[in-house]
Amino acid sequence: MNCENRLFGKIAFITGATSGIGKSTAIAFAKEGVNLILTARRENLLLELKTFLEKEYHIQVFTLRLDVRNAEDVKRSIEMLPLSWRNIEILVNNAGLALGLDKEYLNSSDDIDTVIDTNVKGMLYVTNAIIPLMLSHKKASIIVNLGSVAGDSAYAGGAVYCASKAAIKILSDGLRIDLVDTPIKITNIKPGIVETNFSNVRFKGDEERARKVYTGIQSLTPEDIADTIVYICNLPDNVQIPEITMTPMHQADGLHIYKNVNLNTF
Ligand code: NDP
Ligand code: 8X3
Repeated sequence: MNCENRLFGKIAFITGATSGIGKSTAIAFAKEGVNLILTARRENLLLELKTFLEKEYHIQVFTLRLDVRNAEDVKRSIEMLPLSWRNIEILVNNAGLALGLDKEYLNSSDDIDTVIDTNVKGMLYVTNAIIPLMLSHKKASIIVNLGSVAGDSAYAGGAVYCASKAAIKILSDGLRIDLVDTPIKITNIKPGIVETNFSNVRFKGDEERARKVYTGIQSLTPEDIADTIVYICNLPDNVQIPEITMTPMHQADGLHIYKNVNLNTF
């Protein structure tokens, strides 16, 4: 880091730390000496990451197998955190997904439930369980929510996902208002195309279709997003960034993307 490290020794709680942006954020924080509570459903991947980060960066990692859709589990797991892990100063609400690219009226109720329960309700369950801890230790804290440019406008076949990310914007804004007299800052980070496992999950394992999403454009990398999250979290206490949009060079917004099959020859 080129500026003062204000992160060293802090505790960050990350949801969806087994892949993509969440995993890269864990690594980026570890490099700055942040101790990590890493959560997701795939415990084996969490444990692998814990072993790697503790060895490589000499930080401490606590893992929690957590499905953010399970309100009771989220509440209980966070209430039962060991005392030494309760001083959480950074929360990254990252767990999320899209399912399919079907017309709105053709989405199955299972897919609708999974997307809304994970992206919207899961984010709320985790946030609501962690804010009391942040308020009780009274230190300056920050919550970073993963929104998306998809939350700015609907695109064909993406309305359920887009609506979930529009909800992140409104819930982030509402929380910032509700916490305005506290030392907790809220940032909604809205990336465009980031090459991760996201499209593979969206297309339910159809790797060929997933690959096409990232063909012809130099996508953002999960490390790009992680670096920005670290930057935001490292700002002085008096500086809040309510919202930040990040797109690859050839993406103007959620709807306008220039794809060039010869792009790799630049
Ligand atoms: P990945 O598929 O690579 O990672 C998603 C992560 O979410 C995984 O670690 C997964 O872990 C976790 N997750 C999914 N469902 C649940 C659940 N029910 N409970 C707990 N964890 C869960 O995707 P990305 O890294 O790309 O996505 C991360 C976030 O960034 C999402 O919110 C996404 O909407 C957002 N985003 C992504 C963009 C992109 O282009 N990739 C652009 C803009 C925003 P596990 O399966 O182990 O539970
Ligand atoms: C994910 C980015 O454009 O695939 O939020 O919806 S996009």
